[in-house]
Amino acid sequence: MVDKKESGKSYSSKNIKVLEGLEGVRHRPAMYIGSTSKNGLHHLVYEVVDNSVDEAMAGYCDKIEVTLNKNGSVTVKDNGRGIPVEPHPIYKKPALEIAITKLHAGGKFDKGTYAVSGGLHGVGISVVSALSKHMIAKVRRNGKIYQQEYKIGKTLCNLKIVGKTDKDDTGTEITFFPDDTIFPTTEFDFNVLQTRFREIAFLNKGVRIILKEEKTGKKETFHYEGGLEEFVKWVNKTKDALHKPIYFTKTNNGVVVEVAVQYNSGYQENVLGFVNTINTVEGGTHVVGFKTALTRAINDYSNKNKMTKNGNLTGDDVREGLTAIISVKVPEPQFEGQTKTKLGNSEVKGIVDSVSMVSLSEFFEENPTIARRIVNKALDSQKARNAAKKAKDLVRRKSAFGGSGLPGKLADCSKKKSEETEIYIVEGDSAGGSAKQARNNQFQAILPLRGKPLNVEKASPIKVFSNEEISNLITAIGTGVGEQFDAQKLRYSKIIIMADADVDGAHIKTLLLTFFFRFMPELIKNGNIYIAVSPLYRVRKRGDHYVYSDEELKEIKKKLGENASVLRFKGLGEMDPEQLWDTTMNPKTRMLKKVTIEDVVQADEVFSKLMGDDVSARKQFIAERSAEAQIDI
Ligand code: 0RA
Repeated sequence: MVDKKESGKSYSSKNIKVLEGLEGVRHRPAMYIGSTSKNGLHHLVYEVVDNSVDEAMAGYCDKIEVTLNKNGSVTVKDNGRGIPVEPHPIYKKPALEIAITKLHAGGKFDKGTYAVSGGLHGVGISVVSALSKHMIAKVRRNGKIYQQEYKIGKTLCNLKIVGKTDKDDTGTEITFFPDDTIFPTTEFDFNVLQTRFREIAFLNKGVRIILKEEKTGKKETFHYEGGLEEFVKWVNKTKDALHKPIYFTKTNNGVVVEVAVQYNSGYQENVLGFVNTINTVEGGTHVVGFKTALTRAINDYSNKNKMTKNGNLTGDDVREGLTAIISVKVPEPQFEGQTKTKLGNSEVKGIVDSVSMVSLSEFFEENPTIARRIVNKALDSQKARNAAKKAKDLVRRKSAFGGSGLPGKLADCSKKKSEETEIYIVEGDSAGGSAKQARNNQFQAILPLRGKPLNVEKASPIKVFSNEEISNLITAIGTGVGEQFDAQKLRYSKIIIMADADVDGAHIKTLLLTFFFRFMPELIKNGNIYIAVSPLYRVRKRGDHYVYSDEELKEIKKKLGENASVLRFKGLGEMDPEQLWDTTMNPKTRMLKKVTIEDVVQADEVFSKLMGDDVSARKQFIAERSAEAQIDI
């Protein structure tokens, strides 16, 4: 910025720091890849893969190989046409070099090349090169193999021909080493990449993505000729499906709409939205359009066939046990919301609504057995919801006699503005008692829970809403659930789960997270849910040191000497209020983990496996993940 005071003679061009092109990317990486954390690091791979997927979607490529190399680099190789190496008409340099060293040149040289392209940021390969300490690009084209190398976005040499190949052998191969001065960790996680590549393969039928890790020899191939139909079956694989998937696709006003729907015998709603293959965690106009059409199409069928009994079915009624995937390709998507994963384009709502309405009605007419099964399921859910409503009203009336309408067990705080307040959900009455003594009652509320929370994954809504602990939780939080959910009514901006650091505690945390994920997912998406991390040990020597893991204990003992006295905390209930305040509740010294949903598909899989009916899936899952101390969703 030019300083206004610094005018006239004293001003010279060297005073302005021009953040031009790739300089800017290194200066503010988060603007281009979201963050420099693990997420951002993996984004580099997606950015390169997205370019190859675009080439595949244009019909020129059917195989993409991603290799995590032993030396820490990643190679993405495709069999597309190869990035052009011919001189760029304006820059008079190989187009490849421009794509890799100039911001926004990307793989999309002119807008006409690809109709739509993936990539949330769509920033292109030059951003990856700017954030890589070394990059090597190889292009097979015209029977020749071309190569060029780069360092933090700058060329190390001119484009060279390094070999010959068959005229029909074409493609692009990019190898990059992420810059460790930008990324605190440069280690790639096979599982994270695999989840995203599976998703990409489902969303782009026919594409084959092969992921290899040299260090471990692990290799996975993702290739689905069935596309979304296979995706919906895969999401339902641990559930009991009620019918073959309903599938339709249509292009309307330049927007490609593709939908797959399959009900299961459970109670959860699982509607996944994608825009240009990006998982829109916060939903948006495409999801709204689909939901509107689904409710209308089911009500129309039910009315026409005289199945309706107690008035029209609500959205909640028709979405119980629903798994649906709505994938749209939009030429110029507008992303909104806190994490920029909510589609804002208003025209898309009407497009998805009309395409879905026509296709669903047609399907119901042609498949009356399935249509009746779906309507009957919605009617059952309507019945249960009415009964649950009566139970909820009863709870509300009971508490109305108590005065505030809040649960009797809640020790509320005196401040009322939710931005300033937090609630601790505490396992057990004894820990609840300590927490009540320890807290700062100005801004910290305590809600003790008796026993294990209900497993909502397996319970019907009526059971969920008539459960006393759950209804206390809902009332204390204030937002309501389902269609009534209203984030404005949130009573505390931080909802902190505090449980013992043992197996039981882990189970309780998972049960509560399952509840939040299924009934108030907005709170997770908005970053309101936290887990309190309590210490395992107190080491006493020259003051008290709280220690959170066995490794940390080893280290501190090395530092302080083996004679230091070590106290192992058995549970939160055993700490005196002062200790509990110091270690777990004082905002200045405590450690909180924010719960996030990086991938809804993955989170759903985790919860259905951990909490659902399929025992063998659960056992296998736990065996595979037992090394990971904590389940990240
Ligand atoms: C624009 C034009 C052409 C190829 C590509 C882009 C292309 C880009 C990437 C990025 C990764 N893999 C890729 N494969 C191809 C080809 C134009 C032509 O040959 O006529």
